[in-house]
Amino acid sequence: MTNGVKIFHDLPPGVASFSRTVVTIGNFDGVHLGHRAILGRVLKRARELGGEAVAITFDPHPLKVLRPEMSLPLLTTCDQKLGLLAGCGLDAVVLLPFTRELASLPPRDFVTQYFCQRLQVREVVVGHDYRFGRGREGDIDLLQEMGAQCGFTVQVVWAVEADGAVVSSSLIRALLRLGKVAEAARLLGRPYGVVGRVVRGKGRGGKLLGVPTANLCPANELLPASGIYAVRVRRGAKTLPGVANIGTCPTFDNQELSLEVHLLEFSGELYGENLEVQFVSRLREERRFASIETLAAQIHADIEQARKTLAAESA
Ligand code: RBF
Ligand code: MG
Repeated sequence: MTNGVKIFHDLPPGVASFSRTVVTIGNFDGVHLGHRAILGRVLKRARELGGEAVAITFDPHPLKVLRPEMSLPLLTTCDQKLGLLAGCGLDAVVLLPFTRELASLPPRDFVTQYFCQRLQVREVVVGHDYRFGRGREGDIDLLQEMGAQCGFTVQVVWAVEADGAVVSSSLIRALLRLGKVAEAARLLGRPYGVVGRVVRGKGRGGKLLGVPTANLCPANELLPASGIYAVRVRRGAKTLPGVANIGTCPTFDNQELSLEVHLLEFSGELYGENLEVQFVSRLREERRFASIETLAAQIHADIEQARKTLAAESA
């Protein structure tokens, strides 16, 4: 996925040897359709100018440093975001460590140091509502004014709409919290993916219900609402059909929330592996069943429904 793209984990002076850089900068949480419109414009302009296409993003997310008390469950882990950005065909991705020091840099100094001196920027592509630098003082007007001095132009990309709404990371978070994973996928341009390591569960799925599940310890901050979902599971280079349960298994009075996935066409050990569960559609709510037999029968019906949904989806 990271074919030939250079990843810079910081950008001290003298590191990048670019000549005609087309750059965009942002948090890009989720790398959704709005982000993709911006990245697409960067690629197009880089081709036209015969220069390098570069995206600058931050780690950690600026609000985690500036407003740690604020709850902001991110859609993508840093690795997922890097992989998605790299998969867009950029020449380089710069992951700037976000610190209070960087946050206190006046916007003009940021532009001079990063865009002009370190990247030799010819063109900057930003979203229509872009603000940056200390106290979000920097805006598109300031970029344009500095571009006239330093020799770069500014391109503004308008908001992208899907299903009649402006695509944004916060809307996608809201949809996922409601379990609306199919709607979220339309705004993301792909199903929402949660990565995690397979850990030991209660071992009940296989023995008691005849449906073994891999229990994941999720690395993502945001899980879709509790419920049963048709999913695809990426395991290394392979993607397998599956059915997932997010919830507390009320039939067994579990206390903690868990994410479990049953793979429809796989049997074997998965402990310790890293999987990505991609949420395609929601099948139903999690419920308490009066007996293990009725739960098992419902799970088998879920499996059939997931099989059909996934087959129809990929047809
Ligand atoms: N547990 C519940 O208590 N209620 C449910 O509605 C429920 N639905 C499930 C659906 C699927 C497709 C799967 C794989 C599991 C479901 N479970 C549910 C979780 C089940 O109780 C769990 O897999 C076993 O207890 C093993 O941890
Ligand atoms: Mg299990």
